[in-house]
Amino acid sequence: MKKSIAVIMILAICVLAAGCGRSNKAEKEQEAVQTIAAAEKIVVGFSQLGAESDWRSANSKSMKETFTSENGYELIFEDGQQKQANQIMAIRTFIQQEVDYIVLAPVTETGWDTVLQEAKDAGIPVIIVDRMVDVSDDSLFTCWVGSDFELEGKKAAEWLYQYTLKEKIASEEIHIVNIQGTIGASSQIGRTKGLADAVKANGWNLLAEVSGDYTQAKGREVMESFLKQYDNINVVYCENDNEALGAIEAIEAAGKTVGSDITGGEIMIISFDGVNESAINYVLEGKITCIAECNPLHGPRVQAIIEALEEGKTPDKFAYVDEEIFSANETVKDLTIGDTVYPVTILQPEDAK
Ligand code: GYE
Repeated sequence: MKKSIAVIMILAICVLAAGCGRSNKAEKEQEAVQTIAAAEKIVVGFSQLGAESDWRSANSKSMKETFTSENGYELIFEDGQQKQANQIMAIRTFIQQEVDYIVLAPVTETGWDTVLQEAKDAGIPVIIVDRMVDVSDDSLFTCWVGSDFELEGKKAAEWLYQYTLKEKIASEEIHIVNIQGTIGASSQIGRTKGLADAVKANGWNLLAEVSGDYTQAKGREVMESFLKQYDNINVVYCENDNEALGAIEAIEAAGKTVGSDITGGEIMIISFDGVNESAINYVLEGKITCIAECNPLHGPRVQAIIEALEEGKTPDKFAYVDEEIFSANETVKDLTIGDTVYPVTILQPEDAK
């Protein structure tokens, strides 16, 4: 918007001048108003980290549907293709373009100090969305909105713990593998920690942890190699649904069965997101036992932050989204974490996609 003040003046003069020969004055004036309005749009540069999962696609869609020209925005969307260097380049370009706001969905937490300092020096507010940045000085960004990833991990692990209690399954009978997300991403760090704490507290056997980079193809690849190395896996903790879909492919291709009868030879799949339609259907079929929800619809949340900033208000520095836990297995009704009770949302046949 700043850089466009000069443009507005020129455009307004041009439109008025161009219209001088015309008879309809009202028409000319209206055209001028429209041109000024077009030039006054709030310019948002969004550095999206990639397109690795259904969660990510839903997130990009939410941003694109929110920051439309009808809503008064011009969105410059850059896909970082899961590489921090691309995202840093995008931010530098946004600074050169003198955008009004930079929105960053960072691929990993560290390594942002320099480029965020450059944005700060240019006076451009930076809103962090989804994953977090780990910077030495919090004033390098205006605010953050996203999920409590560690809480998501705690919910998933607590569901398993409650299930073992109800089904009277001893802790030594639990043999878990973890297909992690992109290493160094807040969602990976939080979800891995949620599991690690529960493994320690409950004495479960965590056989291995390997990253599946949040994709279905890598999820399948990692699961294939786990199955070759271990013959006693009965729980697979997948740090997103796409990895879960890949893991199920690998398990079924190996002639094994996914399900919740973990002392009867089945392999239980626990996952995160709840965005992918097949994943929801798999919950209903019992192929995925539970999913800790992760909500991707951040577009309107970021818009509310920008509107608050435009009005001179100070949005909350950190805003966490409320999320649920889904299952079709009714063994566990609710989870208590800290002082809070989280009811399990039991999916019904009509929830099928
Ligand atoms: O769970 C996964 C995606 O950071 C919350 O990234 C996000 C995660 C999400 O690729 O599917």
